Amino acid sequence: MRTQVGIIGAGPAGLFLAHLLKAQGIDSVILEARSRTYAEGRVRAGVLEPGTVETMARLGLDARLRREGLIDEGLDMRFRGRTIHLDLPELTGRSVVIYGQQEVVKDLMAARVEAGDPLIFEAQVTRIEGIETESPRIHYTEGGESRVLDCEFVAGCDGYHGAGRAAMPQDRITLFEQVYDFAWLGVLARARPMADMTYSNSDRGFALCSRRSMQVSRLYLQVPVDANPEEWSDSRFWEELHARMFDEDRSEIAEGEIFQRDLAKLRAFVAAPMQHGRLFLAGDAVHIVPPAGAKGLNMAVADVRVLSHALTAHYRDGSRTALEAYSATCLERVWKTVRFSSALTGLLHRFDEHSPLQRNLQLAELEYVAGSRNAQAAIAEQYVMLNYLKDLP
Ligand code: FAS
Ligand code: PHB
Repeated sequence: MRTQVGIIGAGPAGLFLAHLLKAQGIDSVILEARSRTYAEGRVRAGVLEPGTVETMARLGLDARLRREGLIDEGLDMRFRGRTIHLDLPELTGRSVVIYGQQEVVKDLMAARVEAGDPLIFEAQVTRIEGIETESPRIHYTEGGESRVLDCEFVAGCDGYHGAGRAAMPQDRITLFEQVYDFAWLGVLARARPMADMTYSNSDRGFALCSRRSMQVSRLYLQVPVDANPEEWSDSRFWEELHARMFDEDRSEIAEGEIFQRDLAKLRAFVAAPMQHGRLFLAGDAVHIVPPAGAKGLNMAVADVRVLSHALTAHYRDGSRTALEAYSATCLERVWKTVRFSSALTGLLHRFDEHSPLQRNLQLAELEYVAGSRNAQAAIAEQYVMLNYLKDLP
């Protein structure tokens, strides 16, 4: 099989890239290791920056997003039983949209398949060769058969554990990583959600109340990294959430049946550079942020906006300028986003290793934010549009 751009992975990065390239008349083939059902069933992000929403609109793929997405204008942070309310439109002129990553993936996959464009499921990429030539080859297995995809460029959009980054010459790539010794226990519950996205820093640990619809809440608790989600009964989860949200009389947070549980380990990770020869990496394949900033999906989309623009310039007039600048262009934004997500994680979580002084410094920072419009505006601006502060192509 042959194409112009071989895309590994049908997560947000790979799917958006394929649609952006098609809009420019550039062919691609997506190889996805998992089945369609599995890939569509993965519960992950839920917050879309305006730039990501605009990208779906630009591709004409936002019909369901506009019908079912929830505009979120408020961001609350709680501590010591008090609430800091950030009015996002008032502070930034914009707001975010809550629309599950699963739904984004379903919409982009459906459009790809309905158009008859190549998206091969259960195709595990095992090896990439020739990335320093003009005709790289992607080796993959499908139905137990070994196959090869010949292409002109390879886009590694295959996440943290994928084959893309592994194909980079290891003496040419630098890895930066911080692994947290706590995780997020995430649940979906048939419960009326809180009005605004609400984060909480309590003595018992971090908590977050988000949503997927007006009937389904998406809720998170900070737990030890080796926690077992199955050991958290519904009643134990609700009791802990009420406590961490300072909802002592249990009047504020509605309870309901918890129908999905998962554990997300927290890390901050950057791999640089994000390209070598004809191999270009995007999304979780090259950067992971702790989810407190709700940035993962938005970063992946911003990467492929830059990459599709660079590939378009190459195919339009042979220009290599944007392609050669891809990594440097993205890394400037990536480091800012990793910094913001790490800072928010540091502000809102309990750290066992914190001394009483460090704990009080954390609370003092929250007190400062509570009393400073400028500090609130800085958090709001980064939360709403950090990946699109600088215009993207
Ligand atoms: P993805 O991991 O989404 O997609 C990579 C794809 O490549 C997968 O479909 C995989 O099956 C495929 N693949 C891997 N290896 C392959 C191979 N060898 N051959 C073929 N295919 C291969 N972000 C937020 O902003 N908010 C959140 O709440 C949030 N929650 C998260 C919870 C979890 C558990 C995780 C893991 C991430 C979460 N994130 C969150 C971050 C998440 O949204 C990612 O940033 C986003 O999925 C990144 O998209 P991709 O880079 O496309 O990678
Ligand atoms: C979510 O809705 O899943 C979500 C919201 C905010 C975050 C992380 C996840 O910071």
